[in-house]
Amino acid sequence: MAAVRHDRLTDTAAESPPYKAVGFRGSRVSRVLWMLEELEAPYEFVETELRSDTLFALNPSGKCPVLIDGDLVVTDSAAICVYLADKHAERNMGAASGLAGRAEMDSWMHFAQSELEAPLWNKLRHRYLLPQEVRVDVGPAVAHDFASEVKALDRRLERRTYALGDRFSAVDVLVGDIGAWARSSRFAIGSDRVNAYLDRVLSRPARARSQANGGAFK
Ligand SMILES: N[C@@H](CCC(=O)N[C@@H](CS)C(=O)NCC(=O)O)C(=O)O
Repeated sequence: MAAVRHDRLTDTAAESPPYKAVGFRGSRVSRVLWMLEELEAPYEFVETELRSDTLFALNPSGKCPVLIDGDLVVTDSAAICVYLADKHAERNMGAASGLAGRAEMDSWMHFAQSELEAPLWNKLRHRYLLPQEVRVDVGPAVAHDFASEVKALDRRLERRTYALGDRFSAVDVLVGDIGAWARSSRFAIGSDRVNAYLDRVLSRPARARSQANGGAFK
């Protein structure tokens, strides 16, 4: 289902799969590729570099991931996952019907990115991305915050197999991807329920395929 190209965005639609997922290995593009694999949608992984001209041409922030669907460019990983889930509604990975379903989905997606992911991102920025002169040791603070968010996730998952209940959804792609990031960065996950949930979602074959097709470092 997947092809890999390097920074080539000029192909005609006739030559290339409908979706182009733009990013670099080891980045948040992993969740977009995972989503595309779950949907069994043909796509191309367009491999680029941190803050590349390609990224700035697509996203005012110069960040990845970016999804290109014909004339439409979608930025920001949670928005991309929701867009794909909505577009492939028949795969049942999106919000439950109605306003309440959308609110439930939005609540999870915002929790995932602005709370669960924030300490991970903060640590990475202070380790590698910020200018040297503004880096500080955020280790204890982010460990504290992450532990508190894991407790929140534990409570959110009570009596649920997946975030939205019995069915695997775009929320699990996002939360699972963040969990994998936490594990690889050695953040403590002090909850059996959260660990069992992460084992469950991260063992899906689509996750493995997406990791092999650009989601993970080579
Ligand atoms: N909210 C954005 C964050 C995007 C983001 O920060 N991407 C990182 C790679 S995972 C990046 O390109 N960073 C470059 C930078 O910070 O300048 C999303 O979820 O897509």
